[in-house]
Amino acid sequence: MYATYRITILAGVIALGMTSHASWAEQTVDATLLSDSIQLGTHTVKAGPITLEVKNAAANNMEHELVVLKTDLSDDALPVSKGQVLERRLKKIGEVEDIAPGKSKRVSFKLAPGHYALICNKAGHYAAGMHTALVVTP
Ligand SMILES: [Cu+2]
Repeated sequence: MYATYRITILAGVIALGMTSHASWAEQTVDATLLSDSIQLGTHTVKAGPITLEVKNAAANNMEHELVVLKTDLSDDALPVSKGQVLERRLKKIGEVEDIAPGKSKRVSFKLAPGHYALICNKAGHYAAGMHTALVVTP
């Protein structure tokens, strides 16, 4: 009697676990690079694999990039030298480089809970406003 009850509970827990795992795999965030900002489809995601769909929609006909940094600093208060954010002083998760005007690139990272800054680190672009924040919740 007790044993049957326990098995039922266990099956329920496993089913819940599989459901939440399946939803992790589907998190895609649209990131649109503009000449003076980075727009995200959402600023909050759950921990796990995150796919960033990065589109260079900037009107200035330049290549841009998206660098993902894990930091508690506000995305507008990162350390800068000679027009570039000092990536070495922050925890760099990864980046998508050299996205041509009008083009898109896709990249996936497994993100732990915490606060992230997403920037374009071509010289001068951070100062022009190409940065935003992403929060990853447990
Ligand atoms: Cu840029």
